[in-house]
Amino acid sequence: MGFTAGETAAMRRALVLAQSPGVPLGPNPRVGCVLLDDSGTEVAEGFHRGAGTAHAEADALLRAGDAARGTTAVVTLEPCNHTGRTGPCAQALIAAGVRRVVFAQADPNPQAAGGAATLRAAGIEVDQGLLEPDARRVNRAWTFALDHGRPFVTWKFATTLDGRSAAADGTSRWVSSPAARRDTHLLRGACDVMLVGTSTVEVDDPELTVRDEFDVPLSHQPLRAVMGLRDLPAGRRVFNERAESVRLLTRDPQAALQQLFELDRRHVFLEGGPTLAASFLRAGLVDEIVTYVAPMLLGAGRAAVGDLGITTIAQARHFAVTDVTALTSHDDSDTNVRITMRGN
Ligand code: AOF
Ligand code: ZN
Repeated sequence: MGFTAGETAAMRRALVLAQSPGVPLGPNPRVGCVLLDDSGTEVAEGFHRGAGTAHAEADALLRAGDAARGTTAVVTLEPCNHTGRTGPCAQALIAAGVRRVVFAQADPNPQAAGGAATLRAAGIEVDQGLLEPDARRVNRAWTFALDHGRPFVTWKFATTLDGRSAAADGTSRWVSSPAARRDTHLLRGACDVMLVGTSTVEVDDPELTVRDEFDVPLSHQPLRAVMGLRDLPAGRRVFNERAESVRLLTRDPQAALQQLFELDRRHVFLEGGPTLAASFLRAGLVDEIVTYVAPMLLGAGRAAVGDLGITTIAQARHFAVTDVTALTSHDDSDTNVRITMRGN
């Protein structure tokens, strides 16, 4: 394996292209592609704009036209080998006369994988693994979902210093600060489904949309999913017309995630109450935890998480912290702390 400095620079560019703003989340990964001529000069570039549109390679080839012949294609993901919503990129690269293909991440999608072998069989030089960790990070949830056959789960909750999410009378609205709430909306916008249980819908009646007032760049509202068997009163806000909603008629976290995966969802933002969170934690189905800690005490009230079956300190669940960020609103007394942890 040997990559030139030009190929590395092109891969960095392809990673930027992959993350072009405005690309809708959905079942497909974000992918970028740059074509280089013999002297390492860029001939054309392309990126994928969401399911059903041209793949990054096809986009770049189209822009290059005849100039694609003899180039090196630098792609963030292994070129696909299948005819899905669009045609196989491996064949398109062969037909265009590309000489060499460099890609970052092997395709974890069994339906599309195998492009590298097809290209090699056609006599094209193929090297993989360039900036692979960066490419995996760009499609973190998508990669996880294809590797595990279920969506990646981020559990988010807001809590007081004493681990409470609501006061004794059930009021919970102002646990987190405005800056923390805005931050939550940013994270919501980066997921493709928000999941709560029927009891949260009954008790808190959340709308579960990404709100304009928070100025989140958004191409599409995430799906709102409500799991559980209980009947719900009519007119709950989660079913309003501001975004799509779905009911998952199950209490089993595994089954709910399966249904969401089949609905092409790759990143679940778990916002349900303490019981739902506990059932996901017990099932080992929380991959990431984001908590907003408010500098406030309640002394009584609803716990942030329900019973985990833990009876002694040796059984406590431990998590590795990956980020700590102070979120400051109007004045310092409003500061909340966001702690991000790896789950499971
Ligand atoms: C993309 N964009 O640029 C590349 C992809 O049937 P499709 O067209 O939706 O194919 C989706 C699969 O193709 C996707 O899961 C991935 O495995 C592969 N490569 N996909 O959406 C791209 N290069
Ligand atoms: Zn493709």
